[in-house]
Amino acid sequence: MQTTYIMIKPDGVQRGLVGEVITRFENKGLRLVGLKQIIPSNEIAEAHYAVHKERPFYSGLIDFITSGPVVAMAWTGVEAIKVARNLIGPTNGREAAPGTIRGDFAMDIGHNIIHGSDGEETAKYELELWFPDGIAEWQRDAESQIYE
Ligand code: D4T
Repeated sequence: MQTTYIMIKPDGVQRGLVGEVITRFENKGLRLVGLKQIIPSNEIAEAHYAVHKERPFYSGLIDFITSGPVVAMAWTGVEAIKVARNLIGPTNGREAAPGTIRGDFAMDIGHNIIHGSDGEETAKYELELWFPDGIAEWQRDAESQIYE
């Protein structure tokens, strides 16, 4: 089992796609273990995107992610990091395949609706950053229907 950090970015919230995104994750079989809506501070946004600090798009990215509410989530499942990234699709919405979240809803590389952790270490870092008080531990009755 893995837990991954998923965040609906300000464009996804403003466009009313929160329910749509959550439904896709639920339908896939991932288990929701953390959920909150917040307007990110500069501090948390800079910590989240620290790896991109030297990139030319960094300051625009910080301005964007702090521009309004985001929905911060934690989702658990077998290989949840990869499963979530497959649901999300590649960074550039114009190149993302139909059927993926970005492929269905995004036309841009920056305004691309959603973030998903890209590896185990990143997931751990991001979950601790956005959920410093921890996440809910619960077992789902339907788990035995989802996994063999
Ligand atoms: P995130 O991290 O948001 O899930 O996106 P990706 O994993 O798909 O993409 P990334 O880390 O390469 O980029 C992080 C974030 O920066 C924005 N971005 C990226 C941008 O505004 N301009 C750019 O040229 C690139 C490469 C989009 C996602």
